[in-house]
Amino acid sequence: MQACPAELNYARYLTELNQPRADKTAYIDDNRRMTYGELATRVSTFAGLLKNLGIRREERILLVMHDTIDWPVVFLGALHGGVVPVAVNTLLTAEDYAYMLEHSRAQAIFTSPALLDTVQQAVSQSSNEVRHIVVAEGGNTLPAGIDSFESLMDRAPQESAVNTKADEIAFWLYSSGSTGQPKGVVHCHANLWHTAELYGKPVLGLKEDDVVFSAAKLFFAYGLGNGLTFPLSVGATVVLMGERPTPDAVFKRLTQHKPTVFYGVPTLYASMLASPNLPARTDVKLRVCASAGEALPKDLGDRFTRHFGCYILDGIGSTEMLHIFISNQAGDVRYGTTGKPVPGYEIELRDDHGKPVPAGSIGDLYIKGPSAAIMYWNNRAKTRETMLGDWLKSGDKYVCDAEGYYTYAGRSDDMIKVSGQYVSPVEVENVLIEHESVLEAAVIGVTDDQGLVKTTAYVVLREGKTADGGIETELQAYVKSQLAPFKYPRTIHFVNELPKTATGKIQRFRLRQRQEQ
Ligand code: 3SK
Repeated sequence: MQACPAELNYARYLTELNQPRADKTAYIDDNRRMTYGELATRVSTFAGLLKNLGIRREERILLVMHDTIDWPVVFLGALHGGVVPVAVNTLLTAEDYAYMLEHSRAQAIFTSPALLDTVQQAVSQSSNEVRHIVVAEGGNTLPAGIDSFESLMDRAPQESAVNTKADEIAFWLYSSGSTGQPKGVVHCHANLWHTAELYGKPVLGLKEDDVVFSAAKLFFAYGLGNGLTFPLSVGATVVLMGERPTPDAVFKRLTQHKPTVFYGVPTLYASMLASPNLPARTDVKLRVCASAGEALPKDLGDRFTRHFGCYILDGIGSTEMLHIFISNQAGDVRYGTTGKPVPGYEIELRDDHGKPVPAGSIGDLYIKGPSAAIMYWNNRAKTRETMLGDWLKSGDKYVCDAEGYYTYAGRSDDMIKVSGQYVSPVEVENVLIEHESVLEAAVIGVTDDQGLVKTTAYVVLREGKTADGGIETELQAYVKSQLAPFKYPRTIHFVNELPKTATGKIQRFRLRQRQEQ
């Protein structure tokens, strides 16, 4: 493998690499198509648009947009111009975005028509001065003060790429923690290059003639590699989907565009297999699939392969490492495990004293590899806790067997991973206890009979309140109204008291033990 060039603007690198295939389709979304030639033109034009708006090199912009062909234009166009895109989850609340605006001091927001109201609320709640709000996807009847992406693009000149270093800050993503606010994970240009060279090309075996489709959206580190870095680094075609990844929405793209590579998360694979509309093997053209976000249960993998005749390569990555660093690999799939370290990454499992644990024992997962984030923005304490010289502590517990296969053993903290997205128990508990009927609450993840993790709450009701009359549904609706809806507890148990330490801290591990009995 070649070394990563020291001078690297990753957007220019992709544009130059794909120059020979200017007429080939790079992206297909729900309404439009874009060739590699058009992508190159729009990326350099977007850099001109940013310059026209007065956004300068190293300033940040917030990218809160649904997956359409405009998403890669904004992301790569910012990199091309040396501006730093902060790509964020489209499912969050105005409060979440207000925090991210203040924390990142984003100068402009690029968004989708359906997200505009929430974004405007966020701007009014934040003390950060956002200079421009721009709406993509042809939002034509826009409120005063809001710009249309297309009109700005029409007026912008093409700009040449700025000469960035491989180690220069390229973009940020946000990662949630068990307490406190989300952390701004800062990545450089080189990190994108490394994930494609170490995982996209060798593990997935991506080639120019592949058509890829990721149910995980581009704003996730997983989706960014799946739907941008990897396919564009080989000149493949990408199918994008704006809507939520329901089984039917996925089936529509699998049968219409016939992708050869599909990326999902275990909960989605489970609901696809349970659906009466599951397409036949002959209706799709899948060569290989990938899974991440949470451990893929063995039975799901077996059933999927029996039906479609192709393997799901289950792996684990992180926002901090940018993509997958342990994975099952073609010709060596062991369902029920996460597989082996991706060549180029080193893995260690360590005990509480930092010493390596023997095969068969559970340890904390540490990773060493070239795609690691530079830091958490403005958070030296968390950076120091997680990024330890060459090594990064993932916060997951793993066990490695004598043959070198790694199996997930849970989170090191109380964080819950539901359908590939972290849910902080504290955040959900804080909302529950705001409800007039609730005295105390504790939230944990519980594995269902399919092996998938679901959020579960234990609630102590206030005196005089009883656990009947639809209170469970009412509390679920309340959480959904206050937080991103994926965070609501799927089950609520009403109890008389919660297990606590002598100092009054909730012992969530005791609730987890109770579930296992
Ligand atoms: O959740 C994962 O395993 C993952 C995979 C790739 C990139 C990012 C993440 C969080």
